[in-house]
Amino acid sequence: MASPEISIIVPCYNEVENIGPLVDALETTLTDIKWEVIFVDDNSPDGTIEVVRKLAQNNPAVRGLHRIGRRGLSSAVIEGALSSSANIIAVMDGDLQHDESCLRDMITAITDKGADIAVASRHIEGGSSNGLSDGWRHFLSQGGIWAAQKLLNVPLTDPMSGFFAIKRACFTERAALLGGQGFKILLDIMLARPGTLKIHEVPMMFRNRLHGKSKLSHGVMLSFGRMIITHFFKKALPHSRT
Ligand SMILES: Nc1nc2c(ncn2[C@@H]2O[C@H](COP(=O)(O)OP(=O)(O)OP(=O)(O)O)[C@@H](O)[C@H]2O)c(=O)[nH]1
Ligand SMILES: [Mg+2]
Repeated sequence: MASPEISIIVPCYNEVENIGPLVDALETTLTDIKWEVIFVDDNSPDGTIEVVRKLAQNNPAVRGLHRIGRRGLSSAVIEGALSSSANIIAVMDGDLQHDESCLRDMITAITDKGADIAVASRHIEGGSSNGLSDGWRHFLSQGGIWAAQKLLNVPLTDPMSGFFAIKRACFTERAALLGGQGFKILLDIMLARPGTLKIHEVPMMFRNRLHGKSKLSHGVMLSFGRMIITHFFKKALPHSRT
């Protein structure tokens, strides 16, 4: 059996109702591509990992990584990515807010257009961020984009995107530099070696969350703020010990 061309890493916490529909959606979209999906679950009380295991028993494209005693989106993504072997790694939310059809364009960007990383953007023509739940979330998202672009010089229209695909070699080179704390793994990857990745952006219509709840707590926002400040000072004072 041929090995997968792409490993799709899905961090999930309390997403029990979204797992089955997400696997169905990937099956419908990625018909001529060999893929696998790895759900990385932090021992969700709603039994997310049990649903993953049931699906995995009948579908070799589905895998689960069950972490106990730990929480965190970024570290879940890093461990999922390091547990896989395909030449392309994609990272996608497990709440159906990311449009899986973008994956095809991301793969083409990497295999045919010379990109190292392909990022789904809500802020280029054809994209939309209407799925953000309210005005406050729009405000936070715009604030994060401003900080990443202006303070950290991240050259992306949507640096807050959690949906992207990257060449395995580029991920592996940066893996040891990734902190693993926090919520925004894309920013961490971009900042690990600034200016060295060939980027391609694909438009994404960000969807509403239909099942389950957002995990974007105040604590998560605080840790994001800390990350921006730490990177800003590292850039401004490269020899400091921030
Ligand atoms: N393994 C793991 N996954 C997490 C954790 N926190 C969030 N996730 C998952 O990461 C993905 C994104 O989380 P969301 O809460 O939807 O955050 P968001 O999409 O940025 O924000 P919303 O627009 O509010 O939904 C979802 O699949 C979550 O289940 C965590 O601590 N561990
Ligand atoms: Mg979400």
